[in-house]
Amino acid sequence: MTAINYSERIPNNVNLANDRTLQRALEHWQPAFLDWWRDMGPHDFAQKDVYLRTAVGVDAQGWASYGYVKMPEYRWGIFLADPIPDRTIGFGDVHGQAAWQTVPGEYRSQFRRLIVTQGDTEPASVEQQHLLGHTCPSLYDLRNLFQVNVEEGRHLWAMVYLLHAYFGRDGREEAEELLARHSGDADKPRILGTFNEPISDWLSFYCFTYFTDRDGKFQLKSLAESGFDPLARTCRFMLTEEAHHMFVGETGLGRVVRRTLQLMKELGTDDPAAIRRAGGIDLPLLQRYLNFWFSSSLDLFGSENSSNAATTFANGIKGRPDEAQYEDHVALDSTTPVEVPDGAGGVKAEMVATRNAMNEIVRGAYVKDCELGLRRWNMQIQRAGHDFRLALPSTRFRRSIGAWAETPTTPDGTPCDRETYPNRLREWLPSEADRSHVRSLMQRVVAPGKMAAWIAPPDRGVNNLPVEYEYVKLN
Ligand code: BYC
Repeated sequence: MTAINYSERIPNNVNLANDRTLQRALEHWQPAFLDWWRDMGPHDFAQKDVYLRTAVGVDAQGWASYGYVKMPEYRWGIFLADPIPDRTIGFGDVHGQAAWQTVPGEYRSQFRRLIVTQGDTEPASVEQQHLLGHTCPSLYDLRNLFQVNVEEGRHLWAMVYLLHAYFGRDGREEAEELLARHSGDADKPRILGTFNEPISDWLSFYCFTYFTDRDGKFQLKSLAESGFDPLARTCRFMLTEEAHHMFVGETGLGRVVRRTLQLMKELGTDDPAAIRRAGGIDLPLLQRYLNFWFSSSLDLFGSENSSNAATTFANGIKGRPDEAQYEDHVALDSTTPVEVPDGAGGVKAEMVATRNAMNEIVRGAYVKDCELGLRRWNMQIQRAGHDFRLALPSTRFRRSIGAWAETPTTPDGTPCDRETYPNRLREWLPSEADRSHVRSLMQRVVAPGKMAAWIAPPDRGVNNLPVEYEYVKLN
């Protein structure tokens, strides 16, 4: 089951050749995908050899093979993690029942909505990063961007396979729509807010891969618990690829911090203006980028109190990440405290039925995971002898979805009056001056091993190769 068949037009480990109708439907979608990739994927690098990893099996050992590939020739395909024999559903009213190999009719529209929402984010992120290759800080980073892009393309395939295989004509129409909506499009935008934000510089790219791909990790872990076994298996395999995307974000931001600390030492000052003059990214500017991307990504978990979340949990459709770590998998009678506005400008804890609080529970686990990177970067800052500390803003700050939407709150979580809020918000988010400084730093550096002046080199290269390796052949 593990072996991936690369001899077919669509590489797969789902025995696609045995289902001619499905195979034909997917082969019909394939050219539309390739057209989309040509128009909306990485701009202008189609003919270049890129050192990419490709999945060759789905087991933990050696699932990847590395080699030069031209991106349009990347072997996008359908890879599901191996089935767990006699798997049972681990949560909800159906806890302990056998996992489903097809979609139960009564849950069809809920599954379709979740799969479409997940699928929509994948091409969205490729569209957001369309132009980044032109301003890469190094060949190493350029290759990582392309690796992330081709894998997001594959994650789209993962969801399109489910739509085609299990949702008939509706599924095929949804698969077409996934290529018709576009990030930031005024008429047909992507479904979730963050995926319509431009990613026009590399600092945003690292924030996005740190914060937004990490939302992906938690959402995929929730779906990996699903009673619908093909969805669970698809998500389990996607998670192995997702880890690299978060690595790109965490090491990218860590390298920015390291370089800034070097500049602060050389210049003998932490004055943002001096650091900018020297071509670096001052830490307060980085903080404002973190504020922007973290608050935007928090919205991706949905409302604190959600009847949708309660229903999908109850029905065994979407669980909690690592469901096994919880004691009570049914969560029928329990309540969970959730912070909501008290109506008088403050905060109160409201007891919410645990099933309705699932979005908030997942968001809480996500926030803890986000804190780890900040701790590491702050250690670097502390070791360099500076008092400045990076911090995650409060989960109440700048929310557009849920209980805190439109409730003005400062980054430290204090209520803020409506009149002064718009002006103060500008101080907490990247200003036009911040963005134009970052833009001015976005000069393409492509000599092997060389780095742009605003970022430190990585500790090591890809797949045990040196940092100086020619990861993308531009000539
Ligand atoms: N923007 O009950 P509510 C990734 C909608 S990232 C716009 O609060 P519920 C990746 C919601 O759809 C992971 N709309 O929440 C990362 C609903 O609309 P309808 C993506 C939003 O239903 C980097 C209404 O508000 N995975 O993989 O529990 C690169 C009320 O909803 C937003 C998934 O999203 C928002 N931020 O939904 C590449 C997993 N938030 O239906 C990839 C699948 C909520 O009433 N999706 N709404 O019209 C889901 O699990 C759920 O749809 C949500 C929460 C997590 C989005």
